[in-house]
Amino acid sequence: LSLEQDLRQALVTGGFEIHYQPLVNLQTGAVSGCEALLRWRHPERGMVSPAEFIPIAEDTGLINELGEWVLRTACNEAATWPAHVRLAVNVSPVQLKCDTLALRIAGALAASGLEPRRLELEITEAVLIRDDEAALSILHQLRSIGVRIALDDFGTGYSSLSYLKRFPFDKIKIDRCFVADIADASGAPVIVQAVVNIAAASNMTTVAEGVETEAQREMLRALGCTEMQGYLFSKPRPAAEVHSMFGPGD
Ligand code: G
Ligand code: G
Ligand code: MN
Ligand code: NA
Repeated sequence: LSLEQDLRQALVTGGFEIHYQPLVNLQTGAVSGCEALLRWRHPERGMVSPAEFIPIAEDTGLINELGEWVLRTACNEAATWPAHVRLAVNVSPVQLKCDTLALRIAGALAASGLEPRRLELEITEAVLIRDDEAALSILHQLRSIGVRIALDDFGTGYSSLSYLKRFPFDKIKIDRCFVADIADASGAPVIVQAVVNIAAASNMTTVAEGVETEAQREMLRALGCTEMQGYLFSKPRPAAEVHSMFGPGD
């Protein structure tokens, strides 16, 4: 309860910040996007992980207000990046139940001047399990305003290939549990290979998450993954440090 009150307070007085983690194109090595990852600097507890406070925000409905703050702040920030660098924002299943979401996103884009095609919304499979028809309709609205949709954490939870058929995602993010052992003798690159093949056959691209070693990077390149993300390139960093990630060629 106290964390809930603190969340309400922080929405009024500030206390949230956004860190950004680069997505790197596997062929060119250039930064192709950045994922916005919310951080909360709590006055007594220090940094609180989103894994801890997002569920509270979802249960209390605060996620809509918090999510809108993330979208507006991140879109404003991304509008200052080079035009080929996309912004990825995580959207909670609860936000996807709100039928004004597409309107709010269009509003954030218009206010920031960020082109819709530069915004990528990351959603998890939970969205498609909980409230199929309503969520699908909102996803189609979002698509029609020109933003891209990525399926996050693919392969965890109640993964079903039928989701890939029901909604035309632009991108699949392969969960880091499939990446962790990919370069080991005991690893299972066939799973990543299968996802890459499915994506290619359906006009989707792939991102491998949690890339930490060069051996993993090389394996993923050989498998034909489109992008990578992970500590090998950068941990999530504050907005002020993000420009230095783009490099001279960007
Ligand atoms: O960056 P970190 O490992 O702490 O993130 C933990 C989890 O919180 C991840 O699953 C991530 O997707 C989620 N998360 C981070 N920022 C946001 C956000 O702005 N909105 C939502 N809904 N989830 C977020
Ligand atoms: O669920 P989602 O993919 O949005 O969560 C991203 C989370 O993964 C962030 O909290 C981020 O800090 C974490 N993360 C990013 N790169 C790595 C990595 O290379 N290794 C590990 N273990 N975690 C990572
Ligand atoms: Mn994500
Ligand atoms: Na993920």
